[in-house]
Amino acid sequence: MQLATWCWLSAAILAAPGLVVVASNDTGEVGDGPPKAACPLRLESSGKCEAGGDCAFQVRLPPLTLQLPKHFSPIELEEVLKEVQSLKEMVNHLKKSCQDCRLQADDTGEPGRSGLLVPSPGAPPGEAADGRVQELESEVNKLSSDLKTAKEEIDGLQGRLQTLSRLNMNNIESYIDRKVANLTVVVNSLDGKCSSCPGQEHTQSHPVQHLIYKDCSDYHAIGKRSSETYRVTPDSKYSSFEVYCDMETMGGGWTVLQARLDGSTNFNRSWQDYKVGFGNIRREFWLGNDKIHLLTKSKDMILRIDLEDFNGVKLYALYDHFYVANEFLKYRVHVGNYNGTAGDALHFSKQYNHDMKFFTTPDRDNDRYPSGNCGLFYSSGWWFDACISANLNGKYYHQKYKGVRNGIFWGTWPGITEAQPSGYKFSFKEARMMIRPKHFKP
Ligand SMILES: *[C@@H]1O[C@H](CO)[C@@H](O)[C@H](O)[C@H]1NC(C)=O
Ligand SMILES: *[C@@H]1O[C@H](CO)[C@@H](O)[C@H](O)[C@H]1NC(C)=O
Ligand SMILES: *[C@@H]1O[C@H](CO)[C@@H](O)[C@H](O)[C@H]1NC(C)=O
Ligand SMILES: *[C@@H]1O[C@H](CO)[C@@H](O)[C@H](O)[C@H]1NC(C)=O
Ligand SMILES: [Ca+2]
Repeated sequence: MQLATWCWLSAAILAAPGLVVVASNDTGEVGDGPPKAACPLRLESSGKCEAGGDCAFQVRLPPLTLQLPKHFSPIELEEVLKEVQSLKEMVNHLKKSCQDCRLQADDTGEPGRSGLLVPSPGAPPGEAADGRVQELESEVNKLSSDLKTAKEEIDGLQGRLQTLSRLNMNNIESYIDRKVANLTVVVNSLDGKCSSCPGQEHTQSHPVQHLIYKDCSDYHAIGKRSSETYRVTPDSKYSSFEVYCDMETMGGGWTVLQARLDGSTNFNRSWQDYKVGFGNIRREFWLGNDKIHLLTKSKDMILRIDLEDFNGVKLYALYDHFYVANEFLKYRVHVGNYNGTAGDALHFSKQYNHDMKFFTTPDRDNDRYPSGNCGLFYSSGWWFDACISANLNGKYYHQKYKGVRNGIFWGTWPGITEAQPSGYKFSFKEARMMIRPKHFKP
């Protein structure tokens, strides 16, 4: 039977078995699965041929495979799937029509329910069969052109998938982040209620006993004025730990999170090291992401960054909010509005923005650079984008250096991006990060 070998529709088709969505590494490309030459639609004899030469036909429609970018969000996907679903229904309708043809082919003489291929009632059986084949052919041709239309629609859809911009992704991400931030506020306020109620009763009966020092500002509040190490307990559910307090800068009360002075501490460290902290808190160190999380969770904190270059220039950046999520959320950082003199390198541009980024270390890639690990490339742990406009955990260079810009880096530093003779990179003498409650009164 000639029809059995028909194989001419190059259209990509959505069929009853449904849609297969394949996750892809490739963030830039959206394409359909099977190559166009693969002849995805097949019309075959069902094998049930009657004595008169009437055969039943069936149309096989292959599933559609869509490659989706890795970061593709479920919300957008839902929208797209809805659109695809309506296309699919259209194709299923066509398919059903064809099954109806088959039913009629099986049921010689009986008019089909749908009436798509009704043989003329009075025609002799042979003629009726020829007529059916012709009608089937024309029906299949119609199907072909409908499917081509469907393919065009699918192509259009894929075009739209391609143009779904990063901006949309960012919108969704920032929406989720705002939700998380709201939850954090609620949790923190509940935390505050839980700890303040028993505390109030306590101070009413036994006046003056400051029991828990959550951070350096609490030591400042009881009159401590020397910059020193102190023991803090930001969350009484966890154990206390030592921190270094800066009681001088801008009225004091600062809990120091990180310091670079002389290169004595290696910052090319693992996830585990950055988690628990390393170095000497009186000198060079990283306090530790778990501790930074607890400190920034216990109160609404601001961040101050101090930098000094080898020419003795000292500048600072102040951010009116700073929060680091827990390990489960990969220590994602939330950085508020900038004020200061060093420039807003954390929100450098749309392409380079460290706000809302996950923490990455040489052994744990959570950055936004698809083809490698920024932590490995820049030998440090940091809230990498793809990759940096700032990195205070870079390698400590005692002078300008050449090669990969893996030193301490602040992209808005005066003159830092200007081309240096013979390609030297700028280095920093000192860097420091510290936090203080937003509502601190010196
Ligand atoms: C994803 O990327 C990794 C590393 O580049 C590669 O080994 C793997 O085959 C890729 N997977 C897909 C589905 O492309
Ligand atoms: C977060 O809370 C603020 C004020 O309570 C509200 O206006 C905002 O819509 C909330 N954001 C989200 C994403 O729920
Ligand atoms: C940083 O550490 C990784 C291994 O953790 C190592 O492969 C890499 O060479 C180190 N980079 C530098 C600049 O020392
Ligand atoms: C920036 O900080 C300075 C000094 O603390 C303050 O006077 C100024 O109002 C701040 N600017 C903004 C926009 O917050
Ligand atoms: Ca990466």
